[in-house]
Amino acid sequence: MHSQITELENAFKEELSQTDTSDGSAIEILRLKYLGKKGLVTDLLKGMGQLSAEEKPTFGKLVNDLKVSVQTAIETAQEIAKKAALARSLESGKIDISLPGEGYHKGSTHPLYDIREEVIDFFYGMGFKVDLGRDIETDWYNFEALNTPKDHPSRDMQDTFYLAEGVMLRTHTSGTQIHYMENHKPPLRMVALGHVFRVDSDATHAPMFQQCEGLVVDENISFAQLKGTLSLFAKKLFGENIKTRFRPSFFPFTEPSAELDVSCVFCGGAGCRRCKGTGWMEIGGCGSVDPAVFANVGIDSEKYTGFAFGFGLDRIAMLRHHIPEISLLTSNDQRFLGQF
Ligand code: 2NM
Repeated sequence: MHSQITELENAFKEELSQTDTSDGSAIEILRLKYLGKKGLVTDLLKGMGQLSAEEKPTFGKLVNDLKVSVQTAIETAQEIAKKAALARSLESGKIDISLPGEGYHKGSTHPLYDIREEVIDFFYGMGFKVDLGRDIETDWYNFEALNTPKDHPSRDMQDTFYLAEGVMLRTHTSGTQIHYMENHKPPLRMVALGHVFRVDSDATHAPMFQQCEGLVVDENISFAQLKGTLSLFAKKLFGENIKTRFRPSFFPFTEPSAELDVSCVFCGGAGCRRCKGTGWMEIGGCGSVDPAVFANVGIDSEKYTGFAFGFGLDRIAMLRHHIPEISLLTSNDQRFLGQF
């Protein structure tokens, strides 16, 4: 009987030494084999019934000792397996904090927004009020009050987005200035600013673009003051070295009228492909407010004179950043926007 215990003890030790102690389930199989309900140690205890009364205590003690030592050995192995499992899970979930990060896209302000802010900043600093006006105007504000003849081509369906008879998307921000003159008495100094809409689309014209138009009305306002204001403004936009030129032109709402040219931002005035060899680029229009416009808003043109001007923010952004296509400004293309 005693040799049976020794044999079982040796067999267990042998099997334990062959078991992968980092594998919890292998240890559990071993435990069941020896200590389970039908296990080998349990069998030995069950077999005790056949022993004599003298043999029982000694044998019982020996089997119990074996059971305790097997249990201790199994528990030790289970501890090792648990630690090994933890080490494995830590290893697999390890984060290498020295690896480079995934990176992120840093946003930037839109080039049109920047120009808009600069324009507002400049005129606000010169004492101008800013009025955003409205996108939808009636014929009176968009054309009639601005002295635009009934047969003027800009009134054409082909040039203006009409929403209804006599109601349209504004084709310029000048209507805002009519509203302003109707609601404010001179002296006036204001810029109207915002989106305008025209049936037009090519590389340099878009059906929607942004405009800024200025208006000054007071006693003794002269064309010289207009030239001074816009020359300063051109320097603010394109730098100290920019030159300005006022070229005679015509608008229904100003008399006299002029186009505003700046020295070519690409060649500095020497003449190049972009300025078609002239050394100049047009950035806007301007003039002295026509007395007919003043009459339409009830301003006495015997007492007051004024100047007005207008330019496109998109065109300025294009010149500033050498942007070849106006549609890029509203494309929301990350490859384009990411450059600013
Ligand atoms: C331009 C050119 C010249 C202009 C005139 C007026 C108003 F309402 F006072 F008559 N607003 N804007 C004007 C004058 C606009 O844009 C090229």
